[in-house]
Amino acid sequence: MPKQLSKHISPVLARRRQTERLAVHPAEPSDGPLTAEELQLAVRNHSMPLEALRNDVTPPGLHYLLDHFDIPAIDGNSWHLRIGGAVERSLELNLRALSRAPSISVPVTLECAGNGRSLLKPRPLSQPWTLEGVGTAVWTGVPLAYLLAQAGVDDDAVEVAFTGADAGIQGGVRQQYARSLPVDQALRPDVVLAYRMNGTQLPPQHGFPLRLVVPGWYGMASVKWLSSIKVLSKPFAGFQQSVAYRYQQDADDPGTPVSWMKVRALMVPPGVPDFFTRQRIMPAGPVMLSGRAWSGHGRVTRVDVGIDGTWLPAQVAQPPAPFAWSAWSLPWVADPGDHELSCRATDATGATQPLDQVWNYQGMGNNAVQRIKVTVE
Ligand SMILES: Nc1nc2c(c(=O)[nH]1)N[C@H]1C(S)=C(S)[C@@H](COP(=O)(O)O)O[C@H]1N2
Ligand SMILES: [Mo]
Repeated sequence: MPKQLSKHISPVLARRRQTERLAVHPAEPSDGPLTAEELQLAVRNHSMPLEALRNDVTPPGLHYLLDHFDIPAIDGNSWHLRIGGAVERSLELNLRALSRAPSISVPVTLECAGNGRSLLKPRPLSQPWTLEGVGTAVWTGVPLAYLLAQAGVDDDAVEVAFTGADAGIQGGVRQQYARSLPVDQALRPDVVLAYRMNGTQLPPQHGFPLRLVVPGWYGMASVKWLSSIKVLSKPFAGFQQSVAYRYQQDADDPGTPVSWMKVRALMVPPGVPDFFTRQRIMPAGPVMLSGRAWSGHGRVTRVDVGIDGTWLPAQVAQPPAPFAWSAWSLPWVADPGDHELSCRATDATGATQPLDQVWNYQGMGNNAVQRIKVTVE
């Protein structure tokens, strides 16, 4: 803007510019074609192919991936974790010390809070997920509560902040990826500092040498490449907490924080795909429709499968752990013609998936039902 015009900026516009500078997304939501920046993010990060919904535990390499910045270069031999802040005694632990501490293994379904974003109209410009930003892994490591007990959390502590070793710029703000948890969440017995994924060493892209895993919360809470943990007596105000990961109506809306995963079911697309359109083609006759369902708010109590708009209850299996997905299935006799299949989960709180997504500015927590078009020959 020319200098002589700057004195004419109203306070409202000035505030607006300030929020724009801090906005999570570099541009307003768009109805236009996919941008080069979205494509760049989509090829760095990746979703889980839906056929991997067949597995209780997502095989290596098929778990979804979301890295905001670059994978940091970390030497496992010299790396160590610092635990400090509002504690009686600060700790410094290397991988050796962590491997000698008590360990747990927890099967956890993680889903990116932005899953489904690119299906919104208009679509927020960020990682352009369709439906598959999800996966289930068995995470092995030290319970966070064990180490916090060793450090001795002060009585006035309110949150625990986790900082990753990865750095970059988002919304014009230079930062290391960092998030916090309320103390009561940090002290849950199933929150784990994981050094193994599915029984093998944590891969570089998933947080080597150590990451946090918070069962039931959207993925952003599970900070990778941990470098420090700080107990706080005031709420954490880092970018990924106070600007990103909020349910907002527009850039000026302070919004509400994103936390627990909403209820969702996904189906293994039946038949075979057309290479380019991914449209499904299958033979007539009996077929077992199947998939997985999960929720951060309690057990999945039912899954309904929609066949051309008629809902039928599927059989839902017991999940292997409270925050790991449940398998569901429904036999169907496919008759020739074009059909639309969908699935819809309900959890123990009675929450169910919306048929049409309620829009929000960052494209967070989109759990609208999946729809699959199939041609039965
Ligand atoms: N340090 C760090 N931790 C991070 C991220 C990141 O970019 N940096 N991405 C978060 C987000 S948004 C998600 S959805 C999950 C993805 O975990 P995954 O890549 O292991 O599936 O990691 C979270 N932890
Ligand atoms: Mo995410």
